[in-house]
Amino acid sequence: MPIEKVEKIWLNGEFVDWDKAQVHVLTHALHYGSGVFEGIRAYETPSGTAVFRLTEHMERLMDSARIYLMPVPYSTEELINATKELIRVNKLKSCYIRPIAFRGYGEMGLNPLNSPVDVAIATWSWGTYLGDEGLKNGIRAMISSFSRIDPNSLPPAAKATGQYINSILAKMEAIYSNYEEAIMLDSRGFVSEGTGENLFVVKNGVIHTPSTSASILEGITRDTVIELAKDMGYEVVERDLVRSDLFLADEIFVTGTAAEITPIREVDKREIGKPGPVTTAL
Ligand code: PPE
Repeated sequence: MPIEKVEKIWLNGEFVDWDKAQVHVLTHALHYGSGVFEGIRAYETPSGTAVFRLTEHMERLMDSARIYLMPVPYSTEELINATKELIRVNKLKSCYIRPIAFRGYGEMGLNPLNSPVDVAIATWSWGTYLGDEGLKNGIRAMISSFSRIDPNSLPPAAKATGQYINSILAKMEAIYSNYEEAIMLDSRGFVSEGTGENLFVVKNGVIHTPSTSASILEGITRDTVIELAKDMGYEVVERDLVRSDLFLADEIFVTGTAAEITPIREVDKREIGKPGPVTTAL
């Protein structure tokens, strides 16, 4: 999907023209993946545009920066206000929001500590992540031959740019194998998550999802779904899942800001079927 350009991008405290929001080719993060980012959605509601769990997303950005010892020169509050203002400036009713803090132009070499920290926030319209058809009727997924990053090599709790090379390998493998998405196992061999989504399994009316010990990013949509499911009276169990839990599931769905709640209708040729009642209700 080509990016749908809008008027302004917030860059280091200023609203700059979309085409002028550029960096140098020797930007540290471009070479070494030394950036942290977020993905957020704003939705049109009867009382105006509302950003979904904006505070939690900005807090997670700060947490990712903390893991990577990156001093962000703006407060959570300032980034929240900048986001809201940017949506107004760009006159967007609903949109995807991408804040990013990264080691900029200064020094080359692995030591990032002397490079400046640049911060940007961009907004654009982003439709369905895994296709309109996928959101409605479910997608086909394969279990990736690439394991999900391990907490002792790259902390999965950090949403860091460089870490996504792992997801990119799995995603390309899935696409070249004629699947829409990859499900990654953790280094122990238990189910972890999709390339950009958390995963849920429904079996006999109970909802199961891998815990934070399974190298997942602790998704904000995941948290919302757990809360909603409990409110609706479902039992939600966070536990280790194995391949056969996927093959024998009544329903499987993945959650994320971009993906929202996308059903999975097949895993490695095992048919799960059309989106089931729990997925649909959520
Ligand atoms: N796991 C991963 C690895 C991940 O990247 C995301 C978000 C999630 C789980 C779900 O987290 P949350 O959005 O808080 O519910 N992935 C973002 C980036 C997608 C992209 O392709 O870029 C997103 O959904 O915005």
